[in-house]
Amino acid sequence: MRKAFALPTVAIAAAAFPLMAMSSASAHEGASSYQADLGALNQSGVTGTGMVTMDGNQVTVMIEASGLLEGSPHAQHFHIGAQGTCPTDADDTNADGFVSVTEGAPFYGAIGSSLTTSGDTSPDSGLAIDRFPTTGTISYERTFEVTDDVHASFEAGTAVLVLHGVDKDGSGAYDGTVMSDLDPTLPMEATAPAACGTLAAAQMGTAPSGGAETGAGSTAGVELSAAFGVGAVALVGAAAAGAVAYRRRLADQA
Ligand SMILES: [Cu+2]
Repeated sequence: MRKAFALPTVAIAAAAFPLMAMSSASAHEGASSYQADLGALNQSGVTGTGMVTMDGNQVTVMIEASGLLEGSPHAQHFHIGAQGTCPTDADDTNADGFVSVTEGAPFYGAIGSSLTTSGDTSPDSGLAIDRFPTTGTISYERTFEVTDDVHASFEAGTAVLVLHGVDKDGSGAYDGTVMSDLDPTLPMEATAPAACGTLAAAQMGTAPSGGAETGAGSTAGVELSAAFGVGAVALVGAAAAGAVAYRRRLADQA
């Protein structure tokens, strides 16, 4: 009885320890850490930090930020494939009073990942407003898989953390007469960047050398409108139209 109980325990331990050893070894060898100090854009007053640990294509993202508009969605993304820098409020090239997403793109690039609270994290979810933080103080943590082009952009030093949505006129809501460059039915305040920071490699962890993925993000700029503009908005619109059609079908059956 005693012996029969002991044997499986040993077998389980033997099976478990190699796995534990493997996973901790790979975490030490392949993991890299990146940190972004968020700077305010569009006079948002937002401050904060972003931390990313990357092991292969798996990232754990932590964002702590404050000063955002309470009760309104804040889209947040990794932007990739450009200069890896942030615009300033002086880069309002069309002088409409806002640094827009379009005006920031030459600096920080297109969306590489959408830092949603659940579900899809691809650029398709760039404006998935029901899956982004909606609080004035954001404390976000999520682990998910990024694509190869996002991974390459981190290694190239061109990954940028951007938080969107700014109440520039202090009205307590996204409103105003300037409309979004991404969707003319939305106020500019809903999509304009509120905070931005380059995700720079931190000292801890050793970045693997010899990555052969240079150039993977080279088409990111071309895909900007598909990533965060027309495509994303069209998806939101399609989802809304689908919901209407579904309700209509339900009504027909009743
Ligand atoms: Cu963004």
